[in-house]
Amino acid sequence: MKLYYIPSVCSLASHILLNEMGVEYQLEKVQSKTKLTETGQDYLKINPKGFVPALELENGEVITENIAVLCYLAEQDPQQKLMPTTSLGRARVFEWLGYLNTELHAAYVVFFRNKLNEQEKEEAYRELNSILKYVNDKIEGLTWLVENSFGPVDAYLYVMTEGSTHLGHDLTPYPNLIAFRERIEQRPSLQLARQQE
Ligand SMILES: N[C@@H](CCC(=O)N[C@@H](CS)C(=O)NCC(=O)O)C(=O)O
Repeated sequence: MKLYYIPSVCSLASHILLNEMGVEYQLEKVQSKTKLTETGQDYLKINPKGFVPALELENGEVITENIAVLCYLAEQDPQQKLMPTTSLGRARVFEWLGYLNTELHAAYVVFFRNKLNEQEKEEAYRELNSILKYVNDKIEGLTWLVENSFGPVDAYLYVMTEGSTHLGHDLTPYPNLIAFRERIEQRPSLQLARQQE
């Protein structure tokens, strides 16, 4: 498998899962501006949408979209620890990933894709804070989000909330989220991914 990534953006979640799985894989960096990969490939031929992550399989198939890549990887985990085995557990994974992708990811993306005026910024922060409050309340007392076992939702939530670090947005009103982020930062899978990126 090969993961196409841009350092320190949402593709880091898939990178964390690959390290959790302990399987062999390749990494190929994509340049955000030129859309060329580090080996000189035109990334738009690999993913015409232009976004990372993209995961290329041994048979040449390419999977795009965070949710699809994360779920595919979790299901390939040789130790079968990353994806719940019950229908309800899997539904919880999709429920969280859907919410994080369409609401939280979107709430951060607004800041990075647009030049916001003061009023737009205020509205965007209001929306972001209301989502973070929901997540913070929902994870009270939990170590990991689904069945208290580390998996794709945790990797994605961690990487999404990196947006606050990039923005200089204060997470102190969300102590459960801060503690959750500190737990992930202890994981060798993330530490290794950071070095590799
Ligand atoms: N719908 C896509 C969006 C992914 C996305 O927004 N990726 C960003 C990084 S977080 C990206 O590739 N941006 C292009 C760039 O930075 O050049 C998904 O969920 O996978």
